[in-house]
Amino acid sequence: MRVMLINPKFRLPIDTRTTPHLGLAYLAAVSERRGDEVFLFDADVEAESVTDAVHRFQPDAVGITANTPQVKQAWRTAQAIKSVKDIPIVIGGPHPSVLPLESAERSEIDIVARGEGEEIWLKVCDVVEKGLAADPSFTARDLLDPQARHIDHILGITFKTNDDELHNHPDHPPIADLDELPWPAYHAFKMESYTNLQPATDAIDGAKSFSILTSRGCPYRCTFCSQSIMPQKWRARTAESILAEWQHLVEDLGAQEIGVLDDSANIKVDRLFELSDLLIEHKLNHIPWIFVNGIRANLASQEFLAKLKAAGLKRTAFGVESGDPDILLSIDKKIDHDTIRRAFKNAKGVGLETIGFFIIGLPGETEETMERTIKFAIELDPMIANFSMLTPYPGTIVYEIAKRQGRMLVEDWEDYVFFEGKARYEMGEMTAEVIERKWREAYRRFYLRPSRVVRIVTRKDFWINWRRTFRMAFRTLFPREEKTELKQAIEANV
Ligand code: B12
Ligand code: SF4
Repeated sequence: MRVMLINPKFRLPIDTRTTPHLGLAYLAAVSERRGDEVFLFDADVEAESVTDAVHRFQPDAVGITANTPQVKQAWRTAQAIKSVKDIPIVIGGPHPSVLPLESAERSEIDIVARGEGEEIWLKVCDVVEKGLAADPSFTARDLLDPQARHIDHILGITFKTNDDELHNHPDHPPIADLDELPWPAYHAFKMESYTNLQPATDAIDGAKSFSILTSRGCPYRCTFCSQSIMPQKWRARTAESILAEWQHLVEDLGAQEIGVLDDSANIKVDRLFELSDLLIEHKLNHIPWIFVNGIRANLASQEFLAKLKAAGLKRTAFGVESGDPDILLSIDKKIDHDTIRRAFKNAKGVGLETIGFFIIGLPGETEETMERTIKFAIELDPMIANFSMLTPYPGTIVYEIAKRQGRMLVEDWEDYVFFEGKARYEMGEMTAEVIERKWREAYRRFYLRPSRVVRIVTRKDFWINWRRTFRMAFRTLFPREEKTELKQAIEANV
C-alpha cells in the first residue's frame, strides 16, 4: 500500500532548528515493515505543495501529525488532500490526543489516533488495505460506513461514521516491548534539509545530528507538561537495543552527534550505567551526545554523571522551572531546590555542560516569585538558561487553572506558541505586563553579566555561530510583530 505521512508546516518566528519528526519516523518505520511504500512529506522542508505531492504519489492512506499550534494547518492540509481525492486521513499527535472530538467532528478528518500511534496506524492501514483489495475504489466514505463496521475493533481512535455518530473508543494499550519497534526511518527524510536540534559539537550546522529515544513516557505529572498524551507507565528499551541503534546511527548513517529525546531518561539509572559501559566497550564514546530535554535532578549522582561523561555525554539539561519553593511545590515536580543545586554541582563537577529550563508565569506567581527564579538561575549558572513564558496547553492542569481562575489572552490554537515575547494568559496580580517584563529581565540579567559575556565570547561555537546568536538575542530583547505576515505565508503554502 502507498502511505503518505505529513508534518504540517509550522515555522516559528524565532530561529529554531529543524530536525526530522521522530514520531513520523517511527510511523514510517512500522509502515515499511508492514510492506508499505512510504512518502514522508515534511512541509517545513518540502518545495512542492501537498496537493501536487498527492497527485504525484497517489497515496492510499494519509497520516498527519499535529501539536497544538500546528493543528489548524493540519486541518487545512487535510482539506487540500480531500479536494484531490477522498483518501482516508488519520490525524494524531499531542493536540488531537487531548482534544480528539474537535478533530473527529471535522469532515476532512476521518480518524483521530490518540496517544502512542504505531499499533493504531498499522491497524488502520490493515483495514484500508483489505478494503482496497476487495474494491480498488475503496474510499474514506466506505471506511466510515456505519453498517460495515470496518474499524470497530481498533482501540485508541475517535471518529464519526457517515451517519454523523461520534465514536470514542477506549485507549489503546501501550506498546509492551519497545525493543520490538524498528528504528526510526530516517531514510524517508530529506536529511540534508535539516539542521540539528541542539548542537553538541563545535561544528554546529555542519554536524550530522540524529535523535534517539531510549524510553517513553514519564511517571511524573507536572502541572504544565503535556505528558498526559502518552501512557503514564514509563517504559524503557534495553541497553542492548539502544546500543544497536546507536551503532547504526554512527556507523551506517555517520552521526557526529546524538540527541537523546527522552522525557525522563534516568528513571532507572542502572540501565544507563549499562548503556554507558556498552558505549565505552564498543568505542562509541567519542561521539558527543546530549540529553536534550533534561533528566530528573533527583537521580543525578556524581558517580552516575561521571559514568555518562565517560560514555560521551557532553551536556545535560535539568528542568528547574521555578526558584520559588512554594511555586515549585505547586507544580508537582516533586523536587526541591537543594536537590537541583546538587545535580548542577555534580554535573559541573564531572565536566558536563549544563542547561537549566526555567518558567516565568506559572499560576500563582508574583513579581517576587519570578525574581526568585531569576536569582536561582544566576546562582545555578548553567551554560544555557532557557526561560519560557508559560503557555497553558490543553490537557494540562495549568490550562484548567488558567481557564478557571485566569484570563486567556489567546483564542486561536495557532497562537499557542511562543511569539513576539507576549504573555499567553494573566492571573491575579500576574498581569501580562509583569510576565513579559520579568521574562525579558531574566534573559538580560542572566546573559549580560560581565562574567557570562566573557565566558560566551571565549567559546569557539560562539564565533562559528555569532550571527545567529546575535539575531536570537536581539529578537528576544526586542521582539517584533511578525505573526500576521508569517501566518498568511503559511496558510498560502498548503
Ligand atoms: C523534540 C520536540 C520538539 C522539537 C521538534 C522536533 C520535531 N521535528 O519533532 C522542537 C524543539 C522543534 C519542538 C518545538 C515545539 N514543541 Co515540542 N517536543 C518535542 C518532544 C520533547 C519530543 C517529541 C518526540 O520526538 N516524541 C517522541 C515521538 C515518538 O512521539 P510523538 O512525536 O508524539 O509521536 C507519537 C504519537 O504522538 C503519535 N502520533 C504523532 N503523530 C501522529 C500521526 C498519526 C497519523 C498517528 C496515527 C499517530 C501520531 O504516534 C507517534 C509514535 O508513537 C515532545 C515531548 C514528547 N514527549 O513527545 C515535545 C512536545 C511535542 N512539544 C511541545 C510543544 C508545546 C512545542 C512548541 C509548541 C513549543 C514552543 N516553542 O512554543 C514547539 C512547536 C514547534 C513546531 N514546529 O511545531 C509539546 C506539545 C503540546 C501540545 N499540546 O501541542 C510537547 C508534548 C512537550 C510537552 N510535554 O509539553 N518540540
Ligand atoms: S516536565 Fe518532565 S518530569 Fe514533569 S511530567 Fe513532564 S516530562 Fe515528566
